[in-house]
This record gives sequence, structure tokens and C-alpha cells, in this order.
Amino acid sequence: MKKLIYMALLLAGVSAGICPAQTTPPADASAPAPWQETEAQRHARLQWFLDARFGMFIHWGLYSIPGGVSWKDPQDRGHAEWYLESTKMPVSQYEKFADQFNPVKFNADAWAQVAQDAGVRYVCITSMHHDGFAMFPSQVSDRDHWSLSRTPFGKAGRDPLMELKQACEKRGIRFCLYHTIMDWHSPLYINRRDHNDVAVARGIQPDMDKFQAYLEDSVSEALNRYHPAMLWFDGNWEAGWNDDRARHLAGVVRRVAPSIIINNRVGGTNGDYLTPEQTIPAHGYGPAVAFESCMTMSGANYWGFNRADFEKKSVKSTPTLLGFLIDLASKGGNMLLNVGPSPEGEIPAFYAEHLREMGAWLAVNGDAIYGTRAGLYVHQPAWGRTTTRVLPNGDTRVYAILLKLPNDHRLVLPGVTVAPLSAQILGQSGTLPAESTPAGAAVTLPDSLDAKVYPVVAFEFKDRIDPAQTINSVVLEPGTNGAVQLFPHDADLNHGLQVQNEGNDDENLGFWTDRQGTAEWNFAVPAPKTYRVTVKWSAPPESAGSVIHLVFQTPGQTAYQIAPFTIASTGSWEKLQAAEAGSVTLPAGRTVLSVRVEKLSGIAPCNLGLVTLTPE
Ligand code: FHN
Repeated sequence: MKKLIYMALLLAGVSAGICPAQTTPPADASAPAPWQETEAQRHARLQWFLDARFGMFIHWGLYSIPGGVSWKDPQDRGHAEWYLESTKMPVSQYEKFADQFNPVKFNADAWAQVAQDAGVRYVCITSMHHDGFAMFPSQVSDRDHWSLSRTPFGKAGRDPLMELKQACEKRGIRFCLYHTIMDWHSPLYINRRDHNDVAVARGIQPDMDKFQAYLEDSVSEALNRYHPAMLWFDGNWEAGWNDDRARHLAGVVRRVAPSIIINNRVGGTNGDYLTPEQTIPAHGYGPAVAFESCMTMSGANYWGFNRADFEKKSVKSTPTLLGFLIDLASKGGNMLLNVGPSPEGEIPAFYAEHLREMGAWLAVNGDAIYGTRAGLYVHQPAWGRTTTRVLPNGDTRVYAILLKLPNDHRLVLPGVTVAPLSAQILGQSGTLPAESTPAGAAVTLPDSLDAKVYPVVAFEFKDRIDPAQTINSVVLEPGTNGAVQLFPHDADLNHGLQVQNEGNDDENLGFWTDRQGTAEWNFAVPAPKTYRVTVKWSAPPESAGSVIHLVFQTPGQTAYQIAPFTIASTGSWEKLQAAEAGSVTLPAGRTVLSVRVEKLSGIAPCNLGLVTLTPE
């Protein structure tokens, strides 16, 4: 039986403190964390992040220069920020990009203005991506001759991160940094790549303890220089990085910057929030767990600049991007939306156009997004999504965000039997006659809404309708033999996943062509128990080797378990078979199972049939 990967995230915190000068403070991993805080302190520290809901991610670095065109084959244009690794360019050759980095069109005010026009509340830019290059004048990285100081731009005295920070903060936008753990350049990094010829020539041996000291110096330097509001770690998945290292690094960060927010990719149990990537969880993680989905604007899902994508003006549509933001807000999450600027220093104009369109929608409807909490529903109404806000007087505002207009223009908040005090269309004066019906609070919408993109109706209710309350949720339970059967037709689906052959033995979830697609089930078990997980699936030979992850999460808690399942060919899409995917130990009460694509071969990983949990 396969062993499950077990992961947990402890929401660690800080108390107030003063930033010391630019040194790496001693961090004793065994000592009690000096940043331990109460739940109220933690909430106060995370408040701005929870309220922000919308941030801009910026992947910009030396990899922008080749723009994805392989040095081996100019026809191969499918690379981006992973260029060094995915083209296996010798590091000595990649280093030459540093001598070319001169983004003369870079204008921090123009970038920050795009961010402001988009309505984002924070900007997170790569201070260091996996190529290990410090995008700032770094004395630490200069030990390896590997920072902005080496570039023509740096030599001209420019510091784009500082310029951007100032331009953002002038506009009330928080400035945050992305910093890699995995490093393809440092000679010290334990999983040093074969194409790191520079490291070999220097005769330096990999040494993870020395690497950690270097990384902590680098992070401390960035913290002391830029004082970011949040630190977005990445690249923590390689062997060699572990919980102890993660705790030590987080300790360093929290000592240098006590009020900072750290994402979970620092590793172990040391982050403040979860970071689903290119996906929106079907239900969120409950009110106690902050999360932020990072998503690309690029139509082909590139993070860094890709010239072919740029030439095609490939970008997701504004309604699609707004739909992501709305869906996330309704589940209590943020969206970190990525742009990959050009090597000349410009955010592509067609990105900026869509961002401004998002900002225009937010200018009218932002009250339904900023500062709100998750909506009312687990099973979403056909017309759209909800978000909630508790008003200072204790009343509750429920925002109904209409992704499509309901039949007969009759908007009903299913299950809300409390009489509404009022209802109002955001951006319009006057109120709508709101009523209480057995099906839920309701209004009739005017025809004038037909032409509007995602209009919002704000209902107000006396007293609190608990945002944590999930009306309409289906919680599945074990059958008489104690087994939990999770049928495709009971799942919450997104990104085009569809139930096929419903009610038959070969019922399955198909059309999984979008790797962001997830299927989620809510179920509850009466007592803690270990269950064998069995998966039914079908897949043609092209899909073999795909990997799906079955993620088991306890709502309201940050611990989760993953059962990875590698897809074997069953011969065809039609032929289903069953196999074990490991075992899982569940607490009593509710669990959410979310199945997502980890690795994709072919056009879809599989058709997914019944998932069964059998008590051991
Ligand atoms: O490897 C990176 C990738 O290049 C990009 O930075 C994304 C953004 O979330 N994170 C990693 C992959 O998970």
C-alpha cells in the first residue's frame, strides 16, 4: 500500500517588534517561537490580506530576455521562467543574459498605475526566481556575481524593485516579494543541476547548510531593503528542503519582519495561508484558513514573458478573469493574478487593457469583493456566487453576484428564510422591493441589467447571517457497511468537468481537458478511522503517466493529506477499472475530498469514476 504524503500548515504568527539591521539573526529551531501570537493577534496581522482579495503577481527576470525561445532550436518557443532548467542551457551561457538586462522602457509609475487601475490591493514581484538571480543590487548574491548589480540597468544605478515599491505605496498598494528556495545557480544548492558548469568550474561542493545560510542572508537582505508586506516563497518541493529548514527560515523572516505575512510554500507548518496554483478550490477551506489562488493572465498559462504568446496577444478574457476573482471571493480566497513583463520593461498593453476593464468593474462592484468574507453556499446557485459582510451595526449584507441572469429575472437566495431589510443593485440608486419567500429571499430584477457584466444585488438582513454557515450543502455519509461512496454525480465540478452515464455502473467525470478542473465531495464520518481509498477510472494509452491528487481536508483546519494516484491506461476512455490509491486516516466529522490534476499526459488525465473509502 502506498504511503500517503502528509502535510499540514500551522498558522504561525508574530508579536510586535523592531527590525534589526541587515544581519541574519541566530535562529534556534528548537527554541520556542518568539512570534507566537493569539488568534486575535494573528487575525489582526492578516487583516489587510484577508480584505485585499485581489493582488498582482509579476514574474520578471533574466528569463524574460530569451522570451521562451530555445537556444537549441528557434522553433521551440514554449519556455518561460523555467528557461534555464527546461532548455538545459549551461549556466555559463545563461549568465550572459545578465550582461544584456537593460529594460530601458521600465517605468515603475506606469506599472503601478496599471495595478491601481486594475483595483489590486497588493503587488508581488520576483526578487529571486529559481534561476537564483537577485533582481536587486544584492551584496549577498554579488558573492556569486549574480545580482542586478551585474547588469547594465543596475550599473546605471537603477533599482526597479525599489522604484516599484515607491510607486505602489504612493498609490496605497502594498508591496510584496516572491523569493525562491530551489536555486539552479547557487553552487551550494544540494540538487545542483548537471548543466551548472559554473559551479563545477568553481570547485565548490553542494552543501545544504551553507546554502540555507546563504538563502537566509539573501532573504534578510531583501527584507531589510524593501520591507515587503508579504513574502511569497516557492520551490520548496525538492528533497533537501524539509520542515526543520522551513522552520528555521521562517524564524529568520519573522525575527527580521515581525508583522510580515508568509505563504505556505516556505514549507512545513510555518506559513500563514494556502496557495492553490492555477486552480480554484470548489469550496474554499473554511473561515479559519486564508488562501490565495495564483493564476496567469496568459492564455497559455505562462508566468514569465513568452514572446510567442505575446505575438499572439494571448490573454484570458476579462469576464473569465473577473469570474475567477468572484469565484475566489465567494469561497473566502484572494486572487493573485500574474503578468509577465517584457525584457524591455513593459507590461503587455493587451494585459493592461484587461486589467483596466477589471478595475472598471471593481469601481462599481468592489463593495462585493474587498473586505468581504465567503458566501453562503457550498453548492452554488445557477445564477452565480455570493459574498458576505457583517456591517458595523451587526447586520449582514449578502452580495449576489450574477454570473448569468436568473430565469424570469427572479433572483432568489436559496435557503435564506430571514426577511431581507432591503436590496440594491450596486452602482444604481434606489432599492428593489425585496421579499421573503419559502424558497428564500427574493427580488425581481429590472430589464436594465441585461446588458451588464456580472451585476451585483446587495441584500441586507437584520442581524448576522453567519458567513461560515453553508446553506445548501450536501454532506455524504457512509453506507451501512461503513464505506463512503463518492459518486461523480455528487461532486462539485468546475472548469468544464461533466458527469457522463449518470446512474449507470460506468458513471464517470469526463471532459477533464482543463488541468485546473477539480471535483470535490463533502462527506462526514462518525468516528476517526483509517480508510482504503479505491479509485475507478478509464484512460487511453496517451493519458498513462498522468497523476491525480486526492486531497483530503478537514474544513476549518489547515491539515490535509494527499493520496497521489498515477493513471495507467485502461485501453480506452470507455473501459473503467478500479485500483487502490493508498489509505487515509480521517477524523470524526466533515472532510472535503478534492481531486485535482498534478501531472497531465494526453488531453485529459482520465475519466474519473466512483471513489470509495472502505474502513480498514
Ligand atoms: O516553479 C514556479 C513557477 O515558475 C511559478 O513561479 C509558479 C507561480 O506560482 N510557482 C512555481 C510552480 O508552482
